[in-house]
Amino acid sequence: KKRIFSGMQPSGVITLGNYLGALKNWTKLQDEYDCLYCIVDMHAITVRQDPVKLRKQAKDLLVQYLAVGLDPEKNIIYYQSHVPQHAELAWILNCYTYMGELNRMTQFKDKCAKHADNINAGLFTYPSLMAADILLYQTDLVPVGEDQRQHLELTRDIAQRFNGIYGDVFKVPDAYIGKVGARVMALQEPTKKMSKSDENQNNIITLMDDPKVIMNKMKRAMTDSDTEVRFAEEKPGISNLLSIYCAVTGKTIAEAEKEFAGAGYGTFKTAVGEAVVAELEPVQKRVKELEANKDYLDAIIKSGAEKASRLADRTLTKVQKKVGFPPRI
Ligand code: AQP
Repeated sequence: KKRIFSGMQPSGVITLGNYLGALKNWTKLQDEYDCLYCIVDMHAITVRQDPVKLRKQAKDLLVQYLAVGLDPEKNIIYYQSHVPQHAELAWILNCYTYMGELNRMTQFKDKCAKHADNINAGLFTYPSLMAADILLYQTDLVPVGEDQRQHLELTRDIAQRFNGIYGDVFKVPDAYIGKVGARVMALQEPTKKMSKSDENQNNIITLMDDPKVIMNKMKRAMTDSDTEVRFAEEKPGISNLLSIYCAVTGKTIAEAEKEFAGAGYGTFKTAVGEAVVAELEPVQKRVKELEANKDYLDAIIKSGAEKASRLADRTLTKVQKKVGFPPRI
């Protein structure tokens, strides 16, 4: 089986964007691939986090991974900070990554603009930690959104550079191009993506939002002065709602456009809201059940870290030897 690695930052409350763009698709990969799904808390601290909140968000994310249907028997599910090999390999890879390469990362530039008061070295070297995450497990495929493509390219460059010097140490990973997940945009600013760290709660729908809250946020979603439910570049609000509706119901855009021809925006928004509520209700129910089962969660946390660590050690030991570190006695 080919190996897949992916992760999500516990940097906020998981949104419908994270769900439709990533989580939902991950559940479809678990039978065909050997998957590792990491909760990348070490990446999350590149932006200032409140420790109490971070701990809670990491736990919530684990529960939500499970609640959407990721099976801990089939996948390795774990916290990045529990597997120190990530940090150890990241350090080594830092020494094989050029400043110029990191300087070119558009996400770094974006984050600098957003967090001008805290442009720390971790934010800059984020891509080498991400390379370590992936390369540690001899990953074949990485499901990435458009925004992560540049980082994956750099991972490949680092792997090839290292292999060029020391022989075949790392598998050079490819992007997983599956059925494309929906790119969900912010409800009130539909030209930017829905982000868990968005301060405007009306821009995002979270996995745990109450049905009433979801319906309300939908009602307030930005549309346009037209009346036609149609997917078009000049109609970003309606197009976003159409993509959400289709991602949730499995219908095509053409089918949805036909379904709401002449219906008016009010009816359409209600239908989208109801479809989202129906999709999230079982997930929310499962979250409640899992939260009541601390021992089960603890067992997953422990065994996930052990399994990941065992795999990671194989690569790390090889790398340490290649670069010339003395063997452990
Ligand atoms: N709006 C989105 N539509 C589709 N997919 C999305 N993803 C994120 N937002 C959308 C996908 O979710 C995963 C989460 O990756 P991440 O935790 O590393 O953070 P991110 O991409 O930076 O996500 P956010 O929600 O925007 O977090 P913050 O606000 O902390 O930056 C990825 O697979 C991503 O493609």
